[in-house]
Amino acid sequence: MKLNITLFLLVSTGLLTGLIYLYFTSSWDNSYTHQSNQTAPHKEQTNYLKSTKTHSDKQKNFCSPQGLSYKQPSVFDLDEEVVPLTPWLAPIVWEGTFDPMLIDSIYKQQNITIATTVFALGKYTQFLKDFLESAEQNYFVGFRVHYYVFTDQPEQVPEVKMGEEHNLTVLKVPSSNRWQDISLSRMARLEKLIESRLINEADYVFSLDVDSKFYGRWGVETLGRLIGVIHPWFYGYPREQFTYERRPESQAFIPYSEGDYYYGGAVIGGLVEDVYQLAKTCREQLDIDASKSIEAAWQEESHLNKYFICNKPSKLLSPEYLWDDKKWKPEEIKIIRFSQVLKNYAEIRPNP
Ligand code: UD2
Repeated sequence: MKLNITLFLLVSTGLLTGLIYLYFTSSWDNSYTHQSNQTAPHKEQTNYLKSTKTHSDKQKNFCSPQGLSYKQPSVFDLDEEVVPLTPWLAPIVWEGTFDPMLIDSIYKQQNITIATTVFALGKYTQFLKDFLESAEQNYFVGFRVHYYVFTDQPEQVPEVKMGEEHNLTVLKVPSSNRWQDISLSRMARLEKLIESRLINEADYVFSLDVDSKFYGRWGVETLGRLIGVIHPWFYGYPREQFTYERRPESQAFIPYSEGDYYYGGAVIGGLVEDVYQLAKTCREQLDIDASKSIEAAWQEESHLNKYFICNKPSKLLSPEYLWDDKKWKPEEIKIIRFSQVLKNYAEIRPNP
């Protein structure tokens, strides 16, 4: 009897130990699985970080394949409100999409320099005073800015009091008797200036039309890798009515069924390296056209629009950043920041 009890106790202890063992190993498995579930995202995160690095390299040129058919992006949604993103998810900067105080404080820590080129040849020197004075009130106030004024008459560059950390350099260039050449040669001059100086002197660069004035803040919200501005006259139009170059012989040719927005040539901007690629490519395409005696409908603006099809801007500026004094202000434009001033082309251009 005693032996039976001992045997029974031994067997039940063994069974109990087995059960306890099984329980713990399975819960260990569970906790292990649970842990690996927890660690999976971490692993994924590591891969994700790796892959974002590769992707960010690839994202360098956001290109829609030639001939791809897709709906034209609209700047309005179904409620007629302005849209703050492109269909490739680049921000479109409108009033209300950023907090000036917050964004200034973020960029303040980055010690950046913004180079700005402006061309004033022939009678266009008359626009420099208003351009520079209004810029000093509104343009990257509190940030380091270096203006490079290209002109054929350095003596006509007005003395304008520069704000703190704002500087101006005058660069003499030969005169030209065709306004088209002045406008399109800006690409080659920008390319050379970046190569020779800006690559070491600046982080970002903007090239702006001089026959313009600042009426409101233009600040760090406009910074990004590659910046395009939506032209004020075309943002409500179907793409087939855009004034793209339509002759297939030109390097700037865009078929009627393609294109996203119509971008203004008055504002080009971005990181120095990215604007360099843009200026160099457009200059090369302009050279090819010139060798075939073709001039695109809107000179370098046509080539810029072509460039942006396969190198989509990483940020777009709404027409607040390129308005026209001739144009009435519709409801969607809450503030005009930069605008083309009234001018009499016949009087100021060297040729019709
Ligand atoms: C459009 C574009 C402009 C350019 C041009 C191409 C907008 C609002 N404007 O303007 O950027 O792409 O088409 O044809 O998108 N310039 C001189 N002296 C001259 C003529 C021109 O310095 O005698 C310079 C000046 O910086 C001027 C720029 O070239 O701002 C563009 O010339 P425009 O303003 O006469 O060109 P426009 O109004 O046709």
